[in-house]
Amino acid sequence: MATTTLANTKSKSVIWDWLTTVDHKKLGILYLVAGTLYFVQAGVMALLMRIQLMYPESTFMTGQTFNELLTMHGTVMLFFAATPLLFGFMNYMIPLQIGARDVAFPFVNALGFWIFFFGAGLTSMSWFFGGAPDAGWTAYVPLAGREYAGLGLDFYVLGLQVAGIGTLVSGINFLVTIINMRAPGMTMMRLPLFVWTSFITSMLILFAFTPLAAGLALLMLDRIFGAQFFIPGMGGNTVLWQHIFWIFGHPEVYILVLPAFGIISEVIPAFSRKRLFGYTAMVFATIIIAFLGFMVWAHHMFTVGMGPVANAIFAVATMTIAVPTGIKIFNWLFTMWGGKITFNTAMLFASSFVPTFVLGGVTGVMLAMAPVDYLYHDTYFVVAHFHYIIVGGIVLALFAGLFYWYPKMFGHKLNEKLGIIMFILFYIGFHLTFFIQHFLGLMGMPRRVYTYLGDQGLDTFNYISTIGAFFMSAAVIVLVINIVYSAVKEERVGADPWDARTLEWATASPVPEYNFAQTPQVRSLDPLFYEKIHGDGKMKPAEPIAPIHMPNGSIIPFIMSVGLFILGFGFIMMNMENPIVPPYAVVALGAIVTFGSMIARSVKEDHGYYIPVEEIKEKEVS
Ligand code: HEM
Ligand SMILES: [Cu+2]
Repeated sequence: MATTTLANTKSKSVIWDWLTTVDHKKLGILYLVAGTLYFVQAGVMALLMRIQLMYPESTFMTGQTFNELLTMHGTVMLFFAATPLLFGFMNYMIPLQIGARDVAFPFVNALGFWIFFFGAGLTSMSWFFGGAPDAGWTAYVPLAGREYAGLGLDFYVLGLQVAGIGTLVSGINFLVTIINMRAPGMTMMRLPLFVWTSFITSMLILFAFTPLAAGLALLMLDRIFGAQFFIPGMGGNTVLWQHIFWIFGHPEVYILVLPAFGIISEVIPAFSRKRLFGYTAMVFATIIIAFLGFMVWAHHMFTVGMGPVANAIFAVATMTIAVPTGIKIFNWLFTMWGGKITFNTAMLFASSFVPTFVLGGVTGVMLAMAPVDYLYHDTYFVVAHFHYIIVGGIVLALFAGLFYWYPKMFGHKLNEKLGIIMFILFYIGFHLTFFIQHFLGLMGMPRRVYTYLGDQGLDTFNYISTIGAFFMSAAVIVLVINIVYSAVKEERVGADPWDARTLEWATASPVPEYNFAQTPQVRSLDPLFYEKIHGDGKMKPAEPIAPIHMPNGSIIPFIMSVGLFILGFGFIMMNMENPIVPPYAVVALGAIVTFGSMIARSVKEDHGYYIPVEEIKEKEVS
């Protein structure tokens, strides 16, 4: 039975290993690295925009450049930074938290990553082909139509189309994993909240990325193949795009914020030394938020003239989301209430998330009042609102998760002193940048403008806002220093450095390739904590020690993603003035590579390999 195949023993180069890996932990790290690179890139774009807006009538950049930076900043942050960073944690932690050896389909997991990666690359290439997309991350038509937008928009349409396939595929994989791969005793109502929120987020991905794919396909037909879905003069309808986009776009916010809620719900109990208050209410609040999230998309369209009835319905529906969200806020507060709180960096980020997010929520309810939205619409008030959700919510949670899970992923903690300096810089910088934008908005400064006139009362506030952005950049630099510093110092930590509650802390740090030598038997919510109180502090095994079956790595996901990249690029070439090669040939090549990879995967038999018992025992001792 214990047959070790060649693939296991042959030593491979490190790069080859990462290109072919199907291990959820390595893919998680790949997502985190890719997400970080894009986060820095989009952050630099934000800083450039803020420098432009520092003084009135500044000539630091042209309006066209500003529009391109604006569009790419929003698009990259949402699709290529926040999403993969969350996916990184989901990939790494979901199998560990449910006591599994990997996700349900490791091959598909690798495929999801590489498709996302090449889709993001495709969008970014627009800079080298005459300019990035410039119609905002929402790509409203007719601005994004053939008449007004150049090649950059084709990179937006096809890059997002490709990356979206990757996200969809990964979402489906998470759903199957959470349904099928739970350890014995890990019932649905014992899932850690991060797994629950990841589950619901994957559901949202399934139902939101599909309309996005459809919308992008229609826009592609309009732009490249002369269709007229969104061209009013030809019987098309521009408002149709807005509906399709926001049917995806509003749930997208929850796709990002629900896992962030999940991280907060892991970190706060761990450092309050209490179980999460109102676990069941938290689960149902998550489900209700997700459901309502699909009922409110037209609150982005109050001013297009839908009429008072539609506006009223969408206004009320939007406000009801405050109820389940409020439930969550109070449960986090009650978890901390009376707890033995440790204020380390992770907990500082997690606890400061709560008031910040509440502020974003309150302005959300303000914006939901349709009549008043005529005043707020397209002003800096909106920019302030969504950055309180996105930075004050999602980014703070990502930092909390990073400091919390870092020792599990890399075997050593991040430095606490540098962590706290970073926290202070970031938190001050964040409020400096965005709080003041509420007032800029109320004073009438429109969003998406590259400059403004002096002596209108806008100068000082814009100046302060830019100073805040520099603080945040400094914080990110401190984080980078911290990562390097702690890697050099490398003070090894044990399996459970935080004395935490959930299953990922029951196995070694960093985690062995098979996760758990023996699948654990789960006896309660917070299983590890339960064993600390009622058992000997170790998880009881649910199976005897036996050879562990592992999947082989594969280069096919990488090649198939290259195929989709070529395919997408071929479609974009159809709009180029003088393509060097005929676009149809490129499309054909891409299709051959993509479908060829599928065929190769289908005919090649691959039974994986086994890790023999002796090897497991050896590893578990060391
Ligand atoms: C961390 C510091 C950040 C700064 C200084 C910043 C700054 C800006 C600025 C100056 C704009 C242009 C506003 C306008 O002219 O209307 C903007 C827009 C935007 N930002 Fe950020 N941002 C930051 C983080 C983020 C993050 C983390 C995300 C998402 C994960 C994000 C998503 C967006 C989106 C979606 C837009 C709208 C783009 C559009 O109108 O098409 N931002 N941001
Ligand atoms: Cu919305």
